[in-house]
Amino acid sequence: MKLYYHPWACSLAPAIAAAEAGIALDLVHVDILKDPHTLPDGSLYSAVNPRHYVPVLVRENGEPLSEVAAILQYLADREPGHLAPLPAAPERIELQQWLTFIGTELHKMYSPWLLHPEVGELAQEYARSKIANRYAFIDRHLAGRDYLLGTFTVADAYLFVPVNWAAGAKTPLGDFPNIGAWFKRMKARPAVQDAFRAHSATPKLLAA
Ligand SMILES: N[C@@H](CCC(=O)N[C@@H](CS)C(=O)NCC(=O)O)C(=O)O
Repeated sequence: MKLYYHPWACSLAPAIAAAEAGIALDLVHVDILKDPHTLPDGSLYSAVNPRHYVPVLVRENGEPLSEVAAILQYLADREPGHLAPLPAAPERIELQQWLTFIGTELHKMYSPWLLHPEVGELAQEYARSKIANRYAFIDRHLAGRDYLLGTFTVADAYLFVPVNWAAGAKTPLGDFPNIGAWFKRMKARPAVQDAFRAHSATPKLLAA
């Protein structure tokens, strides 16, 4: 399968999930810093994803799949019950609650607001205060738990993305020791390390 990605972007979450599941992905770099977004051969990314953003997973049947939460569940369900509760299990809705929360209340607070200084200080401060509030909630939840659902699931792969942006986006984690401990635990996972390394590379770096 093929994953259209950009270093540091949310495409890291499916890359982590795939690594945890032992699924090899072909990574295709998308230059989302260029307008319009382009592929390494110079062609337009909009032909792959008319929504104009990463990630897209091209499944084995050639069908593209968009939206982080959907891609994560698709990857998890290839090995049922390992990286997500089974689709019919009562805990599955809990996973979906986390994926939606991370997507709408964290991911889309950082991107675009904190990744685009041109939106202005007022918008950025507002986003930061909302994010601090969301982190406080997660920090309380993680007290006494190693991972969001107790054991590692694709929700942790998704949470890794905004938490990884925290320092660069000036949303400090100092007040959230349980998130700090969780982040350390995540970074110690070999699959997370492998995915992070591969996902951080650009075609230029790969050619060097
Ligand atoms: N709703 C989408 C959001 C994806 C998204 O925000 N992608 C960002 C990178 S983290 C992107 O590609 N932005 C470029 C753009 O919007 O033009 C999802 O869940 O997959």
